[in-house]
Amino acid sequence: MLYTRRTFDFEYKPEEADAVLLGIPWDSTSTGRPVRYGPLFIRQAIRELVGWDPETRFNPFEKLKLADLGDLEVVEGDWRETEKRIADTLKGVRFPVILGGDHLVSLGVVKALKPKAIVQLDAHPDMHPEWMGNPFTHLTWAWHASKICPVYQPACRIWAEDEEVRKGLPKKGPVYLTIDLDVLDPREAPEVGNPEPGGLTWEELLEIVRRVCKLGLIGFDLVECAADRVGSQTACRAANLFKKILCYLWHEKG
Ligand SMILES: [Mn+2]
Repeated sequence: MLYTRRTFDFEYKPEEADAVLLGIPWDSTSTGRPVRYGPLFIRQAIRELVGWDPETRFNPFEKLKLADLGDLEVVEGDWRETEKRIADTLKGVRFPVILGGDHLVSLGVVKALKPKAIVQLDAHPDMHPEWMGNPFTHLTWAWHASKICPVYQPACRIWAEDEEVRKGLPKKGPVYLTIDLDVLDPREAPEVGNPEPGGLTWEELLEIVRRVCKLGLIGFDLVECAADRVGSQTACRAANLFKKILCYLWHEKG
């Protein structure tokens, strides 16, 4: 008998898992609070979750095959190399769940997965072609991603004059879903890279997430978590989003 504790009680091989967790503690382009400890504290919050979800009558931790790859070894300040490592690491992974890290990590994941559409739940559109001379930052990733496929931003609430925002949702999926935790109001998720007032409540966010999950997903990420301690509200919200999304996607099949 082994008396040990891991993220999930039973860990499957990544190639046979329904969903595979990967932390990407990259924050070299952060302009606000450090977000590199997001994966650490979200993982801890996942361990503290109650598995059963009364809404969907489903326990994803019992019913799904889950795996945790740990954290990507990022190369600080070197996006090209880090992006390559993301692509290599995701090879053969059917359904990745990424914990960030700043929002640039989503670009690396999108380049590896090549989705037909992206749904970005975020206070900001991140649609600058470059930021202070740098093309690859958390403020520019969506501009690059929009060259690969359409990026829908239904919950965007603050943008620069020259940024374009595409509201609404795609007609059909599957899509890649990226959630910047600053989409929530700072009262609910205070520890984020760049907080903005007037965000969604937890219930409003879940309403959109339910609709997106009905389209079908090929993977998702939870980014910009600036947690710096156990018990962070933002990490708790992220962990619960992880569970809720698994429930919405799989409860009917389970
Ligand atoms: Mn944002």
